[in-house]
Amino acid sequence: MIAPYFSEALIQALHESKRVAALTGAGVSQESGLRTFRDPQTGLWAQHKPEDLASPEAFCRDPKLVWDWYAWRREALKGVRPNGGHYALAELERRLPAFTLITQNVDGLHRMAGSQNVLELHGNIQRVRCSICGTFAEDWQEPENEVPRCEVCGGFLRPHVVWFGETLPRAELETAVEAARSSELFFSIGTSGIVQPAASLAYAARNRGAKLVEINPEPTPLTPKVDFFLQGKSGELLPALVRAVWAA
Ligand code: BV8
Ligand code: ZN
Repeated sequence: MIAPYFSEALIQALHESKRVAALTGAGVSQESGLRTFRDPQTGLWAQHKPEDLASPEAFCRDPKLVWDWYAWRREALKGVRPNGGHYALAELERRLPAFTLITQNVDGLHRMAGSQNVLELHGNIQRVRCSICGTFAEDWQEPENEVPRCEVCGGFLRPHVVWFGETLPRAELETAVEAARSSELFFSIGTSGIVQPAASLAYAARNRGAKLVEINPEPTPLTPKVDFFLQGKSGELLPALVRAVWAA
């Protein structure tokens, strides 16, 4: 891959910015072999739209179907490693005075890559809690034909993720909004910018004067509003950008 070109203005902005924030979506994990939400589902799940499975209504209607979908996604995560994009974001955190990483991803790959200051807005698929009393289950049996139950109240266990129609964790959302609003440089990486309220963070940053950087192989609704559109894969462009800014 020929070295991508980065404008002097972007390199300078990264050198001078004290407070930087980044929002990531499924695209940042695509080069690790994970499907994005826009990619057609495969096999058993092909006939289901993710939005239809990731909802309290779906869990109410058919808890076993939804439980198995998340069990399948956890299985698909086994052996999956962070890619260059995840590692470059972890390096940005080490090099910048204040860097906040806000993710919509539930795959846990940012932490696996060494990022510390990560806000998981939509939860984490590796964690499971009771759908009734909220007690977390560190480990659970996978009974053949039914959803595992809570040891405290007998309620069905569910993934610790935010489903469509459910509100986001207040602390993470408030910290994310504050990080966006106080940022001088805001990155939107590997996200189609459709799902709210995450998709509003870039606008919150821009309205407070932040410069916007978008990394995506495809334009999104946000693209006309950004200062720097880096068209390509985050697993290639982010490591190259870090090298270009902090070249030895
Ligand atoms: C809520 C966890 C209060 C579960 C997820 C206002 C207007 C309209 C609708 C709403 C609104 N406010 C609320 C809503 C409803 C809804 C919503 O936004 N609906 C959308 C569909 C319109 N929001 C909610 O329900 C939220 N809750 O608001 O509560 C409320 C409730 C009801 C009504 C009012 C208020 C909860 C949203 C969270 C849902 N949970 N995930 C799970 O994972 O199973 S969302 C899930 O989908 C992901 O977390 C992520 O957020 C989203 C997928 O988006 P992306 O990550 O961007 O991925 P996508 O596949 O779309 O795009 C990938 C991109 O990567 C593409 O652009 C592609 O080009 C790019 N790409 C590909 N390869 C690469 C790449 N980029 C870089 N490098 C590459 N290699
Ligand atoms: Zn319980």
